[in-house]
Amino acid sequence: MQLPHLAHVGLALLASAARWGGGLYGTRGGARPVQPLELYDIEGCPYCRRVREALTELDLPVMIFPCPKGGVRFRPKAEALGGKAQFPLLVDPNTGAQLYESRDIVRYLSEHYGDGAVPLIQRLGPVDLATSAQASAFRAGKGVRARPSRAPEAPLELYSFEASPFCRVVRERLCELELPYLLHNVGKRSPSRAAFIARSGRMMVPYLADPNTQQEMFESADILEYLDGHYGR
Ligand SMILES: N[C@@H](CCC(=O)N[C@@H](CS)C(=O)NCC(=O)O)C(=O)O
Repeated sequence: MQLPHLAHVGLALLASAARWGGGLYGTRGGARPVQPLELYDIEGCPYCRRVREALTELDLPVMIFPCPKGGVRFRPKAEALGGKAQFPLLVDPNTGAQLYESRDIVRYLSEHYGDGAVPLIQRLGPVDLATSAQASAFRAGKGVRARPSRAPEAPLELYSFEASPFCRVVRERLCELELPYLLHNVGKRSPSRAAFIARSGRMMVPYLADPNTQQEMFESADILEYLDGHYGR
C-alpha cells in the first residue's frame, strides 16, 4: 500500500525527533572550505545521517554522490577511491583527506570547519547509534535501494537541512535515483540563509534547482513528481 505524501513527511518528522534536534541548526561553522566537500552517501544509512547532521550544523555545502544498494553510478568510483564499498565516504579536495567511519568524519569536520567540539548526541556512543538507527527505521528502507533512472548531465542543487522532514523525503528520492547534487545546508540560524533568500525569494526548503532544465522549485511533493518524471524510468 502506498502512503500519502504527508504520511511520509510525518514519519520523516519522527526520524528527526529520534535525533533530538541533530541537524536542525547551522550555527557551529568555523573556517570555510574553498571547494565543496564530497560525500558518498546513502540517505537511509544511520552512519551517513551522523555525517549529514554535522554538515548542516557546520553550515557546509557538500557534493552528494548517492550510493544506494544496487546503485551503478557512483558505487564503483567510491570503491575505486577507498578500496571498499562502505558508506559514508568523505573526500575533502581542500586537504586531500579521504575518510571512512562516521565518527572519524564528524571529528574531522568539527576540527577543520568548526571549533573542534562534537555535539553531545554524537559523543554518546551506543545512544548515538541507536537513535540514528531508529531514525532510519521510521523511514522503513526509504533512501536505501536504487531505482532505475537516467543520469543528468550536470549535478542538481538542493537547499535543505538535515532535520527537515520535507527535505528528507526529497533527499531519499535523489538517492534512490542516483542523482548527484550540490547540497546547500541552510539550517536554522545558518549564515547561509541570506544568500539563499536572495536567490529564491523566500526562506523555505526544500528548494531544488536543476541546471539541466533551468527548473527551480519549492514544495517537496512537486519536487518528487518532477524528479520521477524527468529522471525516473
Ligand atoms: N562504522 C562505519 C559503518 C558504516 C556502514 O556499515 N555503512 C553501511 C551502510 S549503513 C555500508 O557501507 N554498507 C555497505 C553497502 O551499502 O554496500 C561508520 O560509522 O561509518
